[in-house]
Amino acid sequence: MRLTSASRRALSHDMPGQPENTVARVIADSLVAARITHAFAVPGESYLPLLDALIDVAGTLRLVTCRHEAAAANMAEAAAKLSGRPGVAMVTRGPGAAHAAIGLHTAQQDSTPMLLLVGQVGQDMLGREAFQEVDYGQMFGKIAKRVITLSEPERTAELMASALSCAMSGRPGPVVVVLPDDRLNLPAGCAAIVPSRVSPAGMEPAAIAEIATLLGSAERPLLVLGGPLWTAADVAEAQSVAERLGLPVATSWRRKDRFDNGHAHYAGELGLGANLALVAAAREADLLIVLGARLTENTTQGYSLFDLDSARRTLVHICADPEALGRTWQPRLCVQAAVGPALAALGTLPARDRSAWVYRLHALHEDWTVPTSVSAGVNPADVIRTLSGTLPADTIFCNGAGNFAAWLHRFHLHRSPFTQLAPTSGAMGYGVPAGIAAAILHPDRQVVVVAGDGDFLMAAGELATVAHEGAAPLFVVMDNGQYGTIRMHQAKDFPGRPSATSLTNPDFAALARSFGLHAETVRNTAEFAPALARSLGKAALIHVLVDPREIAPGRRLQAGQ
Ligand SMILES: Cc1ncc(C[n+]2csc(CCOP(=O)(O)OP(=O)(O)O)c2C)c(N)n1
Repeated sequence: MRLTSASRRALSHDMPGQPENTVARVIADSLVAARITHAFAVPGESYLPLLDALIDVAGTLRLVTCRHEAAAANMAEAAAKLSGRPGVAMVTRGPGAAHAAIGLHTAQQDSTPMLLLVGQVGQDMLGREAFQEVDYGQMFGKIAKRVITLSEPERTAELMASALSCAMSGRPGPVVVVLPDDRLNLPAGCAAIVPSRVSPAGMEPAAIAEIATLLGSAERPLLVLGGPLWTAADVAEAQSVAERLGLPVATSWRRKDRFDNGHAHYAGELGLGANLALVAAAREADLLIVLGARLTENTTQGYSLFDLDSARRTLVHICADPEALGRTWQPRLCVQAAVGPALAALGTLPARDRSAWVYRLHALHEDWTVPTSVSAGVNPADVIRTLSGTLPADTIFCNGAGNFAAWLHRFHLHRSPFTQLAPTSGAMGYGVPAGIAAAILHPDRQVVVVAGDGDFLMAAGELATVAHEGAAPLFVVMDNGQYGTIRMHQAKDFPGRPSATSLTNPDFAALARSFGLHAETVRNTAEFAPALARSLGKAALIHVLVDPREIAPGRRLQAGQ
């Protein structure tokens, strides 16, 4: 084995007579050095030495055993959103890696720092299409920020720190670390090092001066907040900035917890199914300051919020990711800066009163969030309002994909940071594992997973993880017996011809009880509040029967559709 001078120095720190660090131990220590407290895994024979090494750091790094790699990866991604540290998933080669891909995709689309540690065949087998061998560079090359193989033991500490730093820096995202199984037990000749913190980009004085000029002449400006890795201090600062500068505030797709949704400056969410009155107001704005968010398809209403000309006149885009700037439009001003420094700079600009405009946009939000009604069955709007009205402001709400989420996003007001776990990737099967991760990370807080019947059953096996870990999330399953979102699209594009969208479901309450959860079934709206009262503070599931014709908030399928 070749030793570099650096690793010789690290080795010299080993105690005489103590066993030398193995590659697996340095991997485990590197995670601890990065202050990672939880990892989510489905074990595999391809990384046994790492599983063994994790026993020795179990006091600081809790290993959560999952029942499916998609869930492990989703849990890691959700844990990162809550902790601000890279989420860590561990899976076996080939099949395990394939299952985990969905979590990597969400980490990419949501710009979430994440590490996927994945087994690999030994170096001596590589390239023969050995058992479960996959070329991860090819497989994940376009999803991961980087794919790193730990093939040289003495570089383990260097490469682990580099992987962690890469996941966190610039636009955060997923990094894959490949573990050839014949390396893991070798002496590493190095010791874990702390990954460097990459300083966030700041605001240049010229940029802030130009924003000051633009704000000085703007009558109808709008601040749009979003993007990854906000801190609670950033959220508080955004509120002061909005108040000081007289700005109404919208949040980007599925980033509602970047601003107090009950605040007088809040105008609503720009995303799928957005309030069209807000979209119209955003088009009417004479200055749009987008802070932290990428200008995604959903936030920009299918890239229709601006055209090339209006972006040139009215758009200021401030984002830490240089690739997101100037990608679709050429804004009036593009600034590469992180949210914190940008808010600090904005907070120094002269105060301004635009209360009539702020009031007008907040009134749109208030109208939009008045609960809609239904013609039959349980009203999901009332279910969400009951949850919001009953639970503390720091309750964490989680969801995957489906129309049920439209009721959640519209009628629940996020009042504090770190209360929303929702994939901008639109991945079904996300809410259940995200809620389990949240409940494990924050046993002191209430966690609610709102799921559709389709969405829930994609990850229902993880109820075993709930029981195994002693976690206590609440699952609210909106059961309409169909893949409702797709049914809605069919009703519009192929009326009267539903295809592959009707579902046969289990008795969700009985299923939950079989895993030891408290469970109830709710058949009308009035039954929900008492069921909720009986379900709080414990692992529980409330099965809510929704009429399949109630296809979206305020929208009912008509005969023949
Ligand atoms: C992993 C994944 N598979 C498929 C889809 C496509 N899709 C989006 S919503 C949806 C139906 C969701 O059904 P359900 O959870 O029952 O919620 P509903 O729309 O009925 O409220 C499907 C199949 C997706 N977004 N993600």
